[in-house]
Amino acid sequence: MSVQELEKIFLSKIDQEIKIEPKDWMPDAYRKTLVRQISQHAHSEIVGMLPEGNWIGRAPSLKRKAILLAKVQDEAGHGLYLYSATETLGTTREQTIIDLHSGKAKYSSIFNYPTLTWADIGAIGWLVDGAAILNQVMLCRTSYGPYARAMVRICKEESFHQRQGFDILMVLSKGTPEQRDMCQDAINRWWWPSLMMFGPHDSESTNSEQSTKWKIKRMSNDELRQKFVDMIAEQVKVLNMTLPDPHLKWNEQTSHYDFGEINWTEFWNVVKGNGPCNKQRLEARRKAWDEGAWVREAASVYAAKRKAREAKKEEKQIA
Ligand code: BYC
Repeated sequence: MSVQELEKIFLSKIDQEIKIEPKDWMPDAYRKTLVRQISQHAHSEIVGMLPEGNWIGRAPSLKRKAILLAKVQDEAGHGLYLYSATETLGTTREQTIIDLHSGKAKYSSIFNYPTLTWADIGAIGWLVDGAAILNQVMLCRTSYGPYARAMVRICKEESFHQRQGFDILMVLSKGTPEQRDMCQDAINRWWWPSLMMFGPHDSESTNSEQSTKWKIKRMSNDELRQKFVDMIAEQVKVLNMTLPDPHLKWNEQTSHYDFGEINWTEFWNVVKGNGPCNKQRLEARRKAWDEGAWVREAASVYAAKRKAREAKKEEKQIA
């Protein structure tokens, strides 16, 4: 079959909402952009464990420690499903990790901000996981089968994460004046970086047009960001807190909240590796990779031994 014919079949599957599967023919650029996006998503999950992991030992009660530990473990699981989904596209996990460590691959800008107080853990759950869910619910309908299926499970876990974050802030918001201040301060610091998670404006988004045609993306960066603002602007009232944006205002005509402009200089600065914690995050990942070398080696040797044992058993049975 010619490339034109194969492309026609591929596009007709996309049109009919039939998922593209690993063994199906797909354009090289479709494969490339999926490897880019899914591996960046996987890296975000893994790097995202660092700011929260920082608080496991310092969470204020045994129950909070156990909940946070479970959440951070969930993020590790999400990273693994996503690395596996990337591997179905023909790249190795090792290569994607090398790309992260060399600084070639990106991960979400949000994880380059520090977690200074316990309230930050609440703000991450409520705002960061809240932003992540909106984006990921859309990705449950993405055109590549393994990515869409990974997203279904991830979204279920993320909604628990968001609830736990909101619960932390709810408790603080009803606490002492110091606890209320801590809650407001965390919201103030995490609000704008959370809005940046959705990426640049649609007019600046280099990948959007093609990704939308291929139904990898089903909603635009700005549409999702607006949805997020509309949701959070209501939820913050329940906390009796405020969002740090003097331009935030309900617009009767559009039935959406208007909001101020993001500091795009800050966003690109963080994306390019110059945020408050970029260097620290990559160093932590490289160290973990180096220190885990013996585990990977032991696992491979064990797998090889087991395979050899099974092969011997089969030989005996045949004989
Ligand atoms: N940070 O053309 P655009 C989580 C890059 S983790 C850094 O609009 P696209 C969680 C973008 O990659 C949440 N870089 O890109 C874990 C592109 O550069 P390249 C992570 C960003 O792909 C632990 C350039 O800017 N979620 O859930 O069409 C605890 C132009 O952008 C960012 C995902 O990864 C950013 N914020 O759209 C708690 C979801 N934004 O690659 C929570 C999957 C943009 O051309 N990813 N860039 O060099 C996506 O949905 C899309 O990739 C994005 C960007 C919406 C993020």
